[in-house]
Amino acid sequence: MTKRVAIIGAGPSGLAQLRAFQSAKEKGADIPEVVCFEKQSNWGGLWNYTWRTGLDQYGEPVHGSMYRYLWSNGPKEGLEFADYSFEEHFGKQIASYPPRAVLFDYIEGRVKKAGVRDLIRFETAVRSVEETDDGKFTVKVKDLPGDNEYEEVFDYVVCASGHFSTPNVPEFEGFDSFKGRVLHAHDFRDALEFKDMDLLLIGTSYSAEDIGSQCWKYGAKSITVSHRTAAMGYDWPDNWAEVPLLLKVDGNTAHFKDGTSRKVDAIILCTGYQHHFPFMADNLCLRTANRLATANLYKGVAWIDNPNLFYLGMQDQWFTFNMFDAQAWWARDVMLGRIALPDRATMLADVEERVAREDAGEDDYDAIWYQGDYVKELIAETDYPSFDLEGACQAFKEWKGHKKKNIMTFRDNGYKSVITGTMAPKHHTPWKDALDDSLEVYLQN
Ligand code: FAD
Ligand code: NA7
Repeated sequence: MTKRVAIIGAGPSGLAQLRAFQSAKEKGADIPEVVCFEKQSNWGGLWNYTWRTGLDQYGEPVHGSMYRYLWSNGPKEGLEFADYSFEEHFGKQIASYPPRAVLFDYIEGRVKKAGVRDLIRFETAVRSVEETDDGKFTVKVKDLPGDNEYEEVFDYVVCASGHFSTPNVPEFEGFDSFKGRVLHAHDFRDALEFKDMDLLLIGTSYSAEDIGSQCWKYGAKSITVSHRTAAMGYDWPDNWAEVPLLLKVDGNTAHFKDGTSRKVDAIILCTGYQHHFPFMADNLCLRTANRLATANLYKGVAWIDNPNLFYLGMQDQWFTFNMFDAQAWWARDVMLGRIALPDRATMLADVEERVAREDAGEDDYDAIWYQGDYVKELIAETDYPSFDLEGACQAFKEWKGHKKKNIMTFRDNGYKSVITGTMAPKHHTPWKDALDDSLEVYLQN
């Protein structure tokens, strides 16, 4: 009997799994029957932009957290697919910080070439995953347009549903009587909404940095960023301030822990996301913080309590697309019987060792090399094309240096591809002046 694999989600991780199987098939391997369930009407995951917020037309939580005018927050040289370079896709080398539409086009290009779209059941939401008595999985799904639920049995499940969609939403005193809008970054769509406003952001990670920078670029009057642990510490523009944690709001006045206060028109909670898998049976459900070493996953991928279940892309991310590839190729090879799993004790020790090693790291550079080593480790066990991971880590290091030097110009720099060895051209317009983020305009180099 042909084995069956269910993939949950057709974002970059789920698509990596589809491409991994197709690549083995292309080389003559017998592959299982693969079915990918995707609740949206198109592939690309977060990169598939939607204007919607809240619930969608079927009453499903909207997955999208991306917004208009988003440009890659790290250099593309750190995420390039080893089996499909930017030059192959665009017919030329392009600048290093592509806007969302350009990266969507690139992600789509590889899977169009692989011809895997027919394996995806779109507008089909996974409702539950449960173990059967004979060690398989019953996957219950809902065909959303047909308003019809059905279930099928699979030998393997690959959960690639992402973890930047269910917001972490703290409450602060006075929110219920605040006179402006309070929203989470998940619902942020267009910086122009906040033009001429005094804006308060809470949080100090990627969302706060990027949404703040965008709102600044598109004409917000001032940006105030409130931190719980530490300020970001960049050399911000004059109308930008970093303040300690918000204590409460009173009318339109925000009061902070150091006794200072200021008037604000809107508040954006850039307070991160939760790993949320409401469809997973309790004994299969990943519970982890947003970190590099995830709980209960051997090699960061195989669910230790039942290693016929895999989770892709559940780590905090320096590396993205090529890390998802490394994981997908590895999971594929376990499913194809090419990689044998050790006993449970060894798998548990693997997680412990990864956690300890992450905890011993002292700074972001340690974290970058930690994740680079992880990707390298997985790649070495499969036929995913190896590439210069050290070079990719160096690109991230330069990127951090460029951010430190000037947070509003770091995207004007270029790096060398670790796949083709070509240097990225300088973009035709500085990021802060480039208001049109369309693919056509970006590619006019
Ligand atoms: P996702 O992209 O989240 O895809 C998951 C898919 O699963 C979605 O299509 C979703 O619809 C589907 N799904 C979920 N639940 C179900 C269900 N129950 N049934 C069926 N389908 C389901 N990374 C970068 O490399 N560079 C960047 O510049 C960058 N910017 C980012 C900006 C923002 C605002 C955010 C939130 C993330 C950003 N990321 C960036 C990181 C991002 O997580 C990855 O690039 C990538 O999208 C992760 O891919 P994924 O497939 O794991 O998850
Ligand atoms: P992150 O990277 O998980 O960061 C969450 C931030 O929110 C972080 O600065 C936290 O501060 C802060 N936070 C969380 N809870 C609170 C409360 N209760 N009060 C104050 N501050 C809080 O999420 P992002 O959305 O920035 O980034 C996620 C992905 O989106 C990322 O990969 C990007 O590619 C885009 P802490 O430092 O813990 O004090």
